[in-house]
Amino acid sequence: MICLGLGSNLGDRRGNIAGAVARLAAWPGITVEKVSSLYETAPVGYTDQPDFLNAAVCVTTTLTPQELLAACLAVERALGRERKVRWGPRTVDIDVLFYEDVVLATDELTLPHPRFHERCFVLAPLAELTGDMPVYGGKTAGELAAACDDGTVRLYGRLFEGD
Ligand code: X6L
Ligand code: MG
Ligand code: MG
Repeated sequence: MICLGLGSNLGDRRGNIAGAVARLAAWPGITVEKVSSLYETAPVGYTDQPDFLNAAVCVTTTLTPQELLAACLAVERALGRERKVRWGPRTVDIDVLFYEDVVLATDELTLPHPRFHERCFVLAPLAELTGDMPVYGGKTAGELAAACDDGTVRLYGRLFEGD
């Protein structure tokens, strides 16, 4: 399984995440297989910024991990992502959480994502998609989410109406 985490806390948050998912789905070599609900989440890390909407998607792809990351960064840029303040507000952020069982640590990309297993805003949406599959240390995303306490997470709604 290959899963991505998405977040937005600037502008039309739902529209930004919907636009990112649509662009990923349209990307040659990427198929979006599952899309989670949206969660409204308190900012973690740098807390003096607006609340986020977070979601997760699972994809299948012919792209390598590096090519998938490049696609994510290109979609971020297409949606107006500017990198000013580290950990600051963003129109959209797309992180590769894990790519099958690939373990990788380069300057550009670390897999699995180094801290996803302790972030409630990642685990809550991810748990909808990964079910019984262990995602980290033999634990499911649901188990990790239940043990997680790094910030408030509340179910916000579906990304697309009628979905
Ligand atoms: C100490 C120091 C504890 C730093 C935590 C946590 C830093 C998360 C960065 C940290 C620390 C991050 C999102 C967010 C960010 C998001 C919500 C990050 C990068 N992205 N908060 N904060 N959702 N709720 O997508 O994840 S900044
Ligand atoms: Mg992130
Ligand atoms: Mg990122």
